[in-house]
Amino acid sequence: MTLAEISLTGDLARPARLTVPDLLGWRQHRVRVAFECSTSGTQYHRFAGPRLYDVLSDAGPGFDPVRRKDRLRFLIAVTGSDGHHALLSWAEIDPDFAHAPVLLAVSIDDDALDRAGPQLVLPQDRCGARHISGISAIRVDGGYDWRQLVPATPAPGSAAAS
Ligand SMILES: Nc1nc2c(c(=O)[nH]1)N[C@H]1C(S)=C(S)[C@@H](COP(=O)(O)O)O[C@H]1N2
Ligand SMILES: [Mo]
Repeated sequence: MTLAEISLTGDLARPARLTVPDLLGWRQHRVRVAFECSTSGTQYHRFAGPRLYDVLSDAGPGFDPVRRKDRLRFLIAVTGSDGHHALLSWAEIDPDFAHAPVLLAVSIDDDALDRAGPQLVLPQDRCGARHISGISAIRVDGGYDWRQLVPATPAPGSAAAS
């Protein structure tokens, strides 16, 4: 049987490749979710798997752990094997911030996802679109530079101000 693999890359001390059986090595959580899809209506599923937060924390994200503010620049980019893609912020899943119970599901309705790859589960989402199935890659990115969004404000009286 061919096992799907996900790559964990980015600003991590311990980048990794993980299969669904590898994901059984973290504490498992079970959840029932209902989500709405604009094309197929409301769907109900049971999922089981580790918390995304636990798996990514063990990969060693490159922020200063004692400075909470330093975590706020981190993004989590999740990609499915079909190219479907979504971004989360680190603060969304961090227990010191929004603490969303996001899972990397290893099973859906008791069917193992070993071949298909894990599915992102966001019990807090009304819409199904971020429940990415067949995850192939997760990239943690702390290089987001907010200063590029803010126009530089020259100091009063400086040459650049004129
Ligand atoms: N890989 C992948 N995951 C995906 C999607 C997709 O296109 N590709 N569609 C999303 C959407 S829009 C919904 S509503 C849910 C459920 O979609 P399904 O009915 O195709 O299972 O999966 C989400 N996960
Ligand atoms: Mo959807």
